[in-house]
Amino acid sequence: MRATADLQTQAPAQFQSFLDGLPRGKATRAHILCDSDCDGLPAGALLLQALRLAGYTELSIEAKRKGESAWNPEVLERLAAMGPEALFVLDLGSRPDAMLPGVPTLLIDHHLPGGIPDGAKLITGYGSEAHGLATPTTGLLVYWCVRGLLSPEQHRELLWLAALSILSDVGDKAPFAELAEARALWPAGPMRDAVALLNAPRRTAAADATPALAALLSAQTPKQIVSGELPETAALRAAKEEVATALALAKKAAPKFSRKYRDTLGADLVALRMDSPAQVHPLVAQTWRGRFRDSIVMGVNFGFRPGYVHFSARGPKGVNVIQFLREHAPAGADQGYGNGHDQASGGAVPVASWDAFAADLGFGPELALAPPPPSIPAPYGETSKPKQARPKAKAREHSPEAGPAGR
Ligand SMILES: [Mn+2]
Repeated sequence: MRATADLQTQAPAQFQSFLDGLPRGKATRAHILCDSDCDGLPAGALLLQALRLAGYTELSIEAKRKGESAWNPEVLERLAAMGPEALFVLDLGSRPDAMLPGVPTLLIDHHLPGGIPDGAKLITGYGSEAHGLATPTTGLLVYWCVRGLLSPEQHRELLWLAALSILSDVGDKAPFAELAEARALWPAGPMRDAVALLNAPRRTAAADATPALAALLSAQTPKQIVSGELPETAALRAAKEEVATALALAKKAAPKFSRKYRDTLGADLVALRMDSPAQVHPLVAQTWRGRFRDSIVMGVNFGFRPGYVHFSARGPKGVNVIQFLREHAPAGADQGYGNGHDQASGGAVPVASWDAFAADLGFGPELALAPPPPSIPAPYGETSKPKQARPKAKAREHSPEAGPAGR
């Protein structure tokens, strides 16, 4: 348990030293940028509320929007225009590129770090698995960080936010004491339902997580989010319905296979092709993962964002998906490509590079930008197979997110 204990001591110390360095103390204008999923959102809500309780007065928060990363020029321009005196970046990865030069910046994250921006600080949970421990979620890291700012009662009242992040990213079997503690304080049903509702908005075509963030900021319990007493809940329910419809459609795709890297990688590749403006490709990959346990399963979405093909890849334990993707990086891949977790990664590939990328992975015309018309017999055996079996497993809510970039 050494590494976890160390991190639980080190993270609050690093966090406090960052706060101590703020230019105008508790009157510092601090902005929080968080991921739009049910780890980044509760992490942001937790941080904002803890700082507020500790007496910080000039706080603002936003979630990333569709296809964005924290390093997109338009995001950095938007942030700079606000003129913050401090910046918190949560659950959005870490890269060496500059963010807002001269503005004290703290990144809290648990994805594979690609570096740290000049002058910024990073608190990361990545690497815990090397010590045989589960990687903490960003929400849990923030929960550890803010302990010193709050009374034990105040701290405990915010625990459900960390618990939602654990349920969302790791699942209900996550080996964290904080989850067991939260279970004793809040019933499991509403927590599970809240995670499903809060994850829905960012998966819709518009990908606007604002109502999810607003719900987290005004609720005091998970039950309030699901009960309908908050005005935001209607938007969350509508988002969930939109995603369910998009997912039902995307799940009809038949799997395509590549055995090209069976010997060198120790895994086959399985691709599910879809054309959806909704972020359902990670869910589809997760759904089929149970059926192809020894393969890297890719949800490939041609309709998510104009100009790009987005994909999510899920691999079996022992197969490093990040490393494989980086070895096969397509032309024009952005910095978000091949990030995330060792067994959950993905990327956005410019349409001009897609066909060569798919061919390099060993897929035939069935995965090309313009697929061959069905009347022409495909030269690859798999495409002409009769009916494909449907996946048995349901997509579980706790698919670890592929990573911080806009997949
Ligand atoms: Mn996360």
